[in-house]
Amino acid sequence: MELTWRWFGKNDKITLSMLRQIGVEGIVTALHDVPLGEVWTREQIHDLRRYIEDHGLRWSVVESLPVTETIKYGGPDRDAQLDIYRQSLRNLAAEGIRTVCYNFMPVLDWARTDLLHPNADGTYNLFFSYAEFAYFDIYILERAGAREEWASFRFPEGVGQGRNVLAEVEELRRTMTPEGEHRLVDNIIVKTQGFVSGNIREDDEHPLELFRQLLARYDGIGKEQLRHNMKYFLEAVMPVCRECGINLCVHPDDPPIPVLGLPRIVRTDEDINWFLTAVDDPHNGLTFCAGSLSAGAQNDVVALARKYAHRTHFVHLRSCHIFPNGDFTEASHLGGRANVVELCRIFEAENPNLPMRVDHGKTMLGDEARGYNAGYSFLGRMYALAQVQGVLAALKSLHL
Ligand code: DNO
Repeated sequence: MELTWRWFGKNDKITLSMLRQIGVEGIVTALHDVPLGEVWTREQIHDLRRYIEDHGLRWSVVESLPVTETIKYGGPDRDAQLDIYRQSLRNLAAEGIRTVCYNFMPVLDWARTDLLHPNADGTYNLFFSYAEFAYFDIYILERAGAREEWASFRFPEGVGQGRNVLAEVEELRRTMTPEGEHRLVDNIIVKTQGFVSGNIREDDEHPLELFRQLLARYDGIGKEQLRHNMKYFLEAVMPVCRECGINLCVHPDDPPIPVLGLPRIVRTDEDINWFLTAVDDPHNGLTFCAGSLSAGAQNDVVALARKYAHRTHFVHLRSCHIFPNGDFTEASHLGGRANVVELCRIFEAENPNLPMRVDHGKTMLGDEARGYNAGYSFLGRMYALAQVQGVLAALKSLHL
């Protein structure tokens, strides 16, 4: 696998020179300054590519070329947006960048309730609590129907059995403070979103209002309609991918559960199989995010890797631990339920040379004071990268 690293552009506090020193080979990035829905011009792409190459690295993967909401919900300007998407793909290919990651999650990209969850050893991890998430949904967002949905919420088999999320929400309500509510808004819809080219940015004055307006666009849109819209998108862009040799790879929904009344359609084996066969073209592939997939108790991550390695264009390595009540945290890259060692073995054997980045990582040894993007620490990620480098070296030397 090619060792890559997600870098957020020239303003990232982690510099390319630092990345050279720790063995990174390829860069995963995006034109983070271009507003959502605008063309990425050849010049802009060229400038960033040159900057990366001047540091002795290569721009391996785009994460992400964002699919705007109108394409996802099928708004009136979707065809115009698809033209823009195709143009950006052509411009990327002209600059030699041919692996492009995107997601098809409506409104909310990845979600966590705690971005600095303390571990006993003094490090921090990202954490997802169903009770806090439901509290946000019912009492902060005040989404119509939220309470009823949570009352009938079913955890996947094997976790959360007998759990009464609504009772926990009421319990939380007794102790919740305005600061606690503010922190949940920040964690769920602000701090995890803007920097990944999401809809809400840190400087938005009324994030909740904006968020509610976006949610309203999906009224009446269920799983089948969203699938229809994803197929429409894939059919519209595949000809350009074929013509330019671009590998497009969708990121799974993180976490792989339905959220806030929105359909989510890249969560399970059945979903992956659906989109790969709906538009059965080798350029239509998967970003195998072991972390997102392992956060769903329904997913056997190793089995998914075996099944889909040949349609994987990009790998994210990390691993989640799911607690018996269904909540999850991001485990060590060598722990948790994803089995990163076995994943490395499978990808090296089935589809060698894939770009791979260690995803997220602990916040440790002072990372927490450096203002990095949530989940994207330096020392924690470097530590995870070293673990994965060790795994790859061992597999190679033992011919496994
Ligand atoms: C979070 C990331 C996601 C991912 C996008 C891809 O840490 O894995 O934001 O980049 O969903 O489009």
